[in-house]
Amino acid sequence: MDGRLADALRQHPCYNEEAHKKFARMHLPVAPRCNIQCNYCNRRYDCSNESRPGVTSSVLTPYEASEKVGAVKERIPELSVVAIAGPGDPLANDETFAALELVHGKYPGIALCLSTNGLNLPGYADKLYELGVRFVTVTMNAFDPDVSSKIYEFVIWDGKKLKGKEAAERLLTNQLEGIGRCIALGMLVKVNIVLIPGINDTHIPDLVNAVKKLGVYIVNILPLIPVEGTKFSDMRAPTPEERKRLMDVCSKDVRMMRHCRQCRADAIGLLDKDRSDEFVRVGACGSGCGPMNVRSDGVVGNSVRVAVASDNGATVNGGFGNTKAFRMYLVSGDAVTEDRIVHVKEHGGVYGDAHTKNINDRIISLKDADVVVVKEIGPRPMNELRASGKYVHVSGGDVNDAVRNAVRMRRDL
Ligand code: CLF
Ligand code: SF4
Repeated sequence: MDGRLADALRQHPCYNEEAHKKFARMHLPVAPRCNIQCNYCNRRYDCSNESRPGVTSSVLTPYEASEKVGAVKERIPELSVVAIAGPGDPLANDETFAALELVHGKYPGIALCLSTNGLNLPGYADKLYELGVRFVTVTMNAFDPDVSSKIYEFVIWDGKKLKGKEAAERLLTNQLEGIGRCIALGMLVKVNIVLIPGINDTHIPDLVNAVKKLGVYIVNILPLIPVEGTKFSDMRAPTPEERKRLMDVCSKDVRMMRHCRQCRADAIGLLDKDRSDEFVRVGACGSGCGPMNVRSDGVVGNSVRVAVASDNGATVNGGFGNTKAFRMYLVSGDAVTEDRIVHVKEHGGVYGDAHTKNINDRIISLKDADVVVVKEIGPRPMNELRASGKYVHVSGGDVNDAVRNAVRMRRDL
């Protein structure tokens, strides 16, 4: 490994666990289109191969994105990596290359990173290298086409929509070729694997063994996040214990990433402290001169917006599905300020369509919240709220205490 790459590796928050508390990364959301359909992905959300689904990210032009890098670098000097990770597949969007070129030209000292499903990697590996990319992540969920065909609905290749085993074989062939080429060029490759209980869980050790033989630098096993409106919406997420067990088994074969935060396609900051909210308006006007530190919903700075299921404002006394209102609080440092009350619709029913409507309306009405505090909540809304990037805190007791605890626990995650 040459000295420059070794230095970049020392400062890469994902490839090097020791770096993740000191160095920040920034994702440029310039790539909205995708060339495959994963059964766990709803295109309303970000690419869940690399990013926690989040409905709020906006797509930037390459120019806006490169301007934004400057604004972020000024305020986050520990920024060491700029990456493209969605919201679709970076290699299915020409904007990716334009953005990389602009950023590399202006900030040659910042390491460039990219995450892809790998379908177009064989054709673009050399171009990525020329543009300065030295870190490439490929999401590979299976090594066996029979397993893959359960995970991917289709693959668009050569202008044709491939399905079933044909799609799986094409994707796998290209992933292997692309990874091989990146490694031959001297790039460091990470393989992300989405752990899908009942589909690829028992197959993952074989997959890890296979990618180790290719020479991948590190493997990251992410938990499935079941998302509404996808084929896998009713599947369960793996438990943390199941995931840990698998990582322990596989770490005998390869270096294992254990500090992934499944961040969004527009994430900015340390892995444990996303600061993308501070830069929402930067670059959106194309000149980088929009108001800094103002979120699209008008919340200033690092304030956290917390929704609490409480009908009296004193105690947390509502469940997610039965509270009549959520009280919104703004938390800045130790200060908790009540902001407004969000009344939720009742569709009368705890089963079937009425229940589904009830849950969906509640999720939509809390779209601005960063944290949701409830006395109780079922697994489906819990999964969906988490999938849209919210921290869910289950607690009773005093509202102010519960709000402060929730914000502290989210920060310490
Ligand atoms: Fe971004 Fe990914 Fe590069 Fe890191 S994220 S493109 S390698 S700079 Fe990191 Fe985020 Fe996990 Fe990805 S914590 S989802 S592993
Ligand atoms: Fe969705 Fe990403 Fe899969 Fe494309 S590669 S379908 S954006 S999860």
